[in-house]
Amino acid sequence: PFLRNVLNHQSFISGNAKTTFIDSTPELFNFPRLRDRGNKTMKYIASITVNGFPGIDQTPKPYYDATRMPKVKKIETLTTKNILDNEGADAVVDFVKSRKEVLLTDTTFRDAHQSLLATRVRTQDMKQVAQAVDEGLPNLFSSEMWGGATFDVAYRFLNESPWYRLRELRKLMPNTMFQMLFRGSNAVGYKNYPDNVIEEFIKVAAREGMDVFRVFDSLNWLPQMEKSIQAVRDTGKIVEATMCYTGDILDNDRPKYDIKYYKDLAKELQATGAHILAIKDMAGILKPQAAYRLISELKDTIDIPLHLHTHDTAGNGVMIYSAAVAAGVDIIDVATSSMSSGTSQPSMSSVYYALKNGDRTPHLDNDNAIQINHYWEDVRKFYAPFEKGLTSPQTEVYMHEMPGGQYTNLQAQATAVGLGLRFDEVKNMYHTVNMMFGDIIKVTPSSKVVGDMALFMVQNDLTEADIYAKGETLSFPESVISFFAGDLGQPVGGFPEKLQKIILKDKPSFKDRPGLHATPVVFEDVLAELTEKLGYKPAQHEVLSYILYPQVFLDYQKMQNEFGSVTLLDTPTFFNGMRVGEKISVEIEKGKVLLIHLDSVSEPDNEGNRTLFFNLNGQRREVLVKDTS
Ligand code: 3PY
Ligand code: ZN
Repeated sequence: PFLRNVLNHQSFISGNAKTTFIDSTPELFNFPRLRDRGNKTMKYIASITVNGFPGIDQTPKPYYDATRMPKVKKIETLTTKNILDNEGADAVVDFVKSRKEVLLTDTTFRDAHQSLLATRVRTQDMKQVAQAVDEGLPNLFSSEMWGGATFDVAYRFLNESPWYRLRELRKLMPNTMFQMLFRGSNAVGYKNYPDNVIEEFIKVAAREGMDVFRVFDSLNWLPQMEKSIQAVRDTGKIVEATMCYTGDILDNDRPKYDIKYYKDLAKELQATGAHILAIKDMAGILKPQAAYRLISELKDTIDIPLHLHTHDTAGNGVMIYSAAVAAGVDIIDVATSSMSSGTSQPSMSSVYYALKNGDRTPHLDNDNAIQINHYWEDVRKFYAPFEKGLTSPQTEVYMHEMPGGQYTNLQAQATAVGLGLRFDEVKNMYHTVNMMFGDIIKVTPSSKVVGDMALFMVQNDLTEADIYAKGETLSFPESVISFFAGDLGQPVGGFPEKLQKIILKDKPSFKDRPGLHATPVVFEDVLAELTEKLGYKPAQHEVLSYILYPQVFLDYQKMQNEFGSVTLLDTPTFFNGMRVGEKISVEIEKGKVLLIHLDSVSEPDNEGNRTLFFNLNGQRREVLVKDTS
C-alpha cells in the first residue's frame, strides 16, 4: 500500500519527485496510519460488543429508524457573534438593550442534556446539527454548549476531549456566540483552584472560541467570582455575573433570601464590571409571580441586561418566562423541544407560541426549530440508557430545591449505595440538611455537599437530633468537612456554629477567600511533568485539563492510546458495539472512510477469549477480546 501511495502521488506521476520526496510528503504514510486507526477502532467495537459499555446494562443493540437530518432554510442576518467579533462586547450589550423582542439562548448542547441525560450527549451528534443551528436560528443570543459538568463527563465517560468539541463546533457555527457555564473559583471542577489556573483557563477557552462566560459561585459569594469576571473582561469576551436564586421572595416565612438580598447582590455584581446579569434558577423554583417582581425590581435597580435561566422541573417554566418577559427580561434560556421540559429548560417553540403576536415575541424561525427538533427527537433515543429523569412535573422541587442537573445524579448515587427505593427519604433529608446548614445556596458544588450529607444520614439512619447528640463520634463525608472548613467560601449569613464545631472537630476553618491559601501553579513544571507522562509535549489546553483532573485526563489518554479516537463512531455503535452481519462506516478524515463489517463472533475459548471476525475496507481482520460480561 505504501508503494501504491508513492506511485499514485501527483509529484511522482509528474516526474517532480526529488530525493527528499518521501520525507516531505507525509501523506504517503496515510495508509499505515489509516490501518492503525482502523485496528484501534475495531478493538474498541469488539470490546463493547462483547462486554458492553461500562455503567449501562448490556442489551442487544437496538434497531433505530434513520435519523431525520434537519433541512433548514438559511437566514441571512447580522448575528450577535458578528457584532462581538467586529465591534466588541460593549456593542453586543448595546444591541441587546436595543431589542424589543426577548432574545433566546439555546441550551440544547449543554444544560439540556446535563439535566436529562446525565450529560452524555456526544460531540458527533452535536456536529451533525451544528450547521443547521448556525444557519437556521441566527437570531439566538447564544448557544450554551460548554462548561458545567460537560467538561469532565466528556473525558470520563465519552472518551472525548471537551476542547475537541469546542473546536469542531466553532468551525461549524461561525456565526453563533458560544456560551459556557463557569463555576467561578471552581472553574469546571468541584473544588477551588488557584487564581492563576482560573485566569489561564478563561484565556485559553476564549482563544479556542468561547464568547460568553456565565460566572457563578455556588454560595453566591462575590469574592469567589471577582477574579473570573475580571479575567473574562481581559479577554474582550462577554461576562455574565450570576446570582443563583433560592428560597421564595414572596414567602414571608422565608426571609433570608428576600427581594432586598437579590437587589443588593445585583448592584454588587454590576459593580464588578460584568456585561450582563444572569439569574440562575438552577432548581426551577422561581415561581411566576416572584419572577415578575424580581425582574421588575432588578430592572429598576441596575442598567445591564438581565439573562434568566430556569428549569421546568415543576412544569411552570413557560409561565415563569411569560411573567419575566412581561417584566422586561432581556434574554431567556430555552432548549429544543425534544430536549426540553422536566429537569431541563422550557421548550423554545412553546415559549415562542406563548409569546406569539405579543410585543416581545422572540425572533425564531419555528419551521427551522421544528426541523432541528425532529433531529433531536431521533437522536435522544440513542441515549435511552441514561433517561432516569422525571417523566412528569414534580412540584416537590419547591420543597427539596435540588438543581435540575443534580436530581438524576443523586438518584444514581442513592441507588449505588442501596438506597434506590428510599429516594423519597433522601429528598426529604436533602431539605432537612439544607436547613441544618443554615439554608444555603445549592448548586454545584455546594449542592453536592448537601446531597452527600443527606445520603450519609439516610444510609446510617440518622436524624437531625442524632447529629447533634452523637456527632462527635461520627465521621462525616469528606465534602461536608471541607465545606465547613471554608474550602468553598462563605455561605450567606455564615456557618451555623454549633454544627460547624461538631463536623470540624479540631480542624480549623478559614473565613477568607480559599484562593488566598492556594499556591499558584507553575505551568512550566506541570508541562515538564506531563510531557514525561505522555511522551510528547502537550498543548496548553491539555496542561489545563491535567491540572483540573489529573487522573481523569491520564485515563483518557490511556484510552486514546488503546482505542484511538472513538469520537467519530456513530452513537449506537459507541454504546452498543455491532451486531453480527452489520456494516458501518466511519469517516475518519474527509474522504477517508473505514468500512467495517462484523462477520462473526466465536464462542469463548478456554481462557474466556472471543475472536471477532471483521472485514475492514475489504480485508479480513480478527480481534481477540476477553469476555468479562
Ligand atoms: C453546573 O454547575 O454544572 C450546573 O449546571 C449548575 O446548575
Ligand atoms: Zn441549569
